[in-house]
Amino acid sequence: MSSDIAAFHAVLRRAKRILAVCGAGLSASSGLPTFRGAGGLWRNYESTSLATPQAFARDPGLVWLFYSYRRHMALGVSPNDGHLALAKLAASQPGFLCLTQNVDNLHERAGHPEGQLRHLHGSLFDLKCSNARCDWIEHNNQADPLCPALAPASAPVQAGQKLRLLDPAHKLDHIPESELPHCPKCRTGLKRPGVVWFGEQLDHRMLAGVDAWIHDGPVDIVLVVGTSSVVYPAAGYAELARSAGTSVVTVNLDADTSECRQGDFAFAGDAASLLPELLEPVIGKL
Ligand code: BJW
Repeated sequence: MSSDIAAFHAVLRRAKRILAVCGAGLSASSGLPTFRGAGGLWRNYESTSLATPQAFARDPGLVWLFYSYRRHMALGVSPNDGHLALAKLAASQPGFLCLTQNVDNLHERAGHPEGQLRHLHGSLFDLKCSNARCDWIEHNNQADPLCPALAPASAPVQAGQKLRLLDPAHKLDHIPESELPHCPKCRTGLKRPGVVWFGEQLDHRMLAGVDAWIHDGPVDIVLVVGTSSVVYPAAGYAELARSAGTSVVTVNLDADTSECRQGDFAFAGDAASLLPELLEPVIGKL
């Protein structure tokens, strides 16, 4: 049966090369919202509608508040057992590569070795210049708030209360560009989050490295963890695996065994509790 843990353990014990593709569901039980479905609204905006260059060009202050809030949230939560299990798998299995769509730095904080982790969509804690001709970038900036105008996203909240910023009935003051941080190199662009928005290219050198890894030998298992698999190119890795006959193992709250081919597995539930159990033959007990 495709949700048979013992059968999956047998496949895992034989596996030499494993690829994981992770999404927002992995960080859900750490307390970070996903993009789609329940929790995908920020104020009354679809989160995905704010993750575009057009939204930033239209109202950089609003988009910066959304990202500042997410930076603040990410800094305030901890990696969960799902992140820890993947980090331990990386430490125990040199043939494991983890591709994450998440920008929250929880893999790193779980101790995932850097060489076995690729951030497909960048990081909330990288900053770059909004001017496409400028190559300024700063890594791992954890300033919270990033500047005084963005302080409402980092305001302390009393127990049982909600951050005022999140209340759509509370009107936001427009933040003029002059109050947002500017690029120190070209001095014309604004600093922007170092993430990949819709319509933007992913880092082509990173993608070439992932392709090289995939073609370096047979991949035995592709783990698809906590992602709706609707965004490309991330969603393409499981499709590629399916066409190559690789075992695709889905770990998702709404995983559906009826969609499994022979050799695939689907485990429905919280990635934070399922991953330690699924990976136990290799990583031992967490
Ligand atoms: C749990 C759980 C628990 C909950 N445990 N599970 C080919 C075909 C069609 C379109 C394209 C294509 N190639 C490219 C495109 C265009 C576009 C695209 O994919 N569009 C589709 C939406 C149709 N792709 C791009 O534009 C990419 N760029 C690109 O390809 O450049 C070249 C190009 C451009 C244009 C045309 C053609 C080529 C860039 C994509 C960038 C995506 N950016 C975002 C924002 C990042 C920054 C930020 O974080 O703000 O990335 S959008 C958003 O979606 C974010 C996520 O990483 C990404 C994926 O979401 P994810 O992680 O799957 O989250 P959810 O919420 O969707 O799902 C959560 C899942 O978890 C659910 O299934 C739950 O059930 C589950 N879950 N709790 C286990 N506890």
